[in-house]
Amino acid sequence: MVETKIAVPTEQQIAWQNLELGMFVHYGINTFCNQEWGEGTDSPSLFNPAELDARQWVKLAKKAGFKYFILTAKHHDGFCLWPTETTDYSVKNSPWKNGQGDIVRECAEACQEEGILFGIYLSPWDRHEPCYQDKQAYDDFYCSQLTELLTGYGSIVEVWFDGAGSEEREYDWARITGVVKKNQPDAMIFNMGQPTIRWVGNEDGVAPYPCWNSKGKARISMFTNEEVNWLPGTPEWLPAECDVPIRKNHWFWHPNDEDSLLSIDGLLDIYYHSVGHGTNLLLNIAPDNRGLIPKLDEDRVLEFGNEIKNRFSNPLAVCTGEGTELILELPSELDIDHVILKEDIQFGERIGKYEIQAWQSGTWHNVANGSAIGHKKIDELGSIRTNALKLVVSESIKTPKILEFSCFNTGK
Ligand code: FUL
Repeated sequence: MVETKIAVPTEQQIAWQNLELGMFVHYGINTFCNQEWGEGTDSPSLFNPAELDARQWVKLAKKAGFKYFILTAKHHDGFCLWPTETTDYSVKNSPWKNGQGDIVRECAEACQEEGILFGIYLSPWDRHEPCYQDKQAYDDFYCSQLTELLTGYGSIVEVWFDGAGSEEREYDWARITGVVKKNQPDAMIFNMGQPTIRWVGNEDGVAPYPCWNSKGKARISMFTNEEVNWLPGTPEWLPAECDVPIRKNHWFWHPNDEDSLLSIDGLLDIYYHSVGHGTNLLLNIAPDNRGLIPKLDEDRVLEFGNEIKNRFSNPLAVCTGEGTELILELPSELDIDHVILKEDIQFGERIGKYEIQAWQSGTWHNVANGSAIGHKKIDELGSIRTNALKLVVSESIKTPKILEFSCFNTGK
């Protein structure tokens, strides 16, 4: 008999996919200059948040149900939020805490206290660093920065390699990913080199459907349609992450920008199109020039977190099982409007096509159809009344393994 080979995740990938929701924080010299992409020429003397409180950022993440937190340790302008040995262009030469501060440390510690996993973004493109022109010298410089971050701040869940600005540039990715593997072997590597997770390909926070875990290539950035040339040895299982800013098109804070804040319906739509399609969602919130997340954004994030909890914390019925048919019995005849399906992805993504049926008036009625399930699929049904649901898998490789088949009455 021929064994069908299918891609399976590593233990670390499964753990990461279970996190589902991450908070991205863009903070830096741009926050003080009303800009998204500084040229690396803004003086460190501008960086002076009077009330910076990383605990406020992380506590918000925790309260809203985010499970990981990623900070821009250095954006394209090259300004470093930690007192690095590699350059003078950092918090060390700012008036903030008289040059004694370290935002990476404050975030790492707050995450540890709150029980949230901590990750870092370190822009490969560096518009300040003079040695950027010399490929080898810059690879050395970049690896030193990465080493500082990966050895000085405890456990790191994810390293975010942004392709923006680096479209035509070659870096020594084998060496760079080697630094991650050596120092933080369990960290997820985002999209570059030999990644363990991939970019979904847009900054709208939406995954296409289906968004298979084991197929598809990824783009380098928003500024090219070129696909990333991953190194040999990149795993077949490569789950996607959807990143999106809570203020439309703005990753950093800008004054008088309240109108760009996404609505609660917009955020929920993003949730259904990211987590609901089996990917992780990394939602960016930008602290302001005081060093605090503005009240309006804070309230919106909490509203978002609460709405997810309200909708999906109390299933009316849950079951697990295997095979091409699975029945979910409800305790009685009830109104339902959502179904959540999860495959047991340690065995790979086995289901290619499925249907959900509801028992109504003595017969099974089709209420939803889909292809991929993977880590999670959320199906909105519209309100129906039933006492049993049936999952019918019509295309699969090997025996389907269902970790969760559940239904909800959210009233939405
Ligand atoms: C992009 C960058 O150019 C943006 O400034 C932001 O950091 C976003 C997450 O990635 O490619």
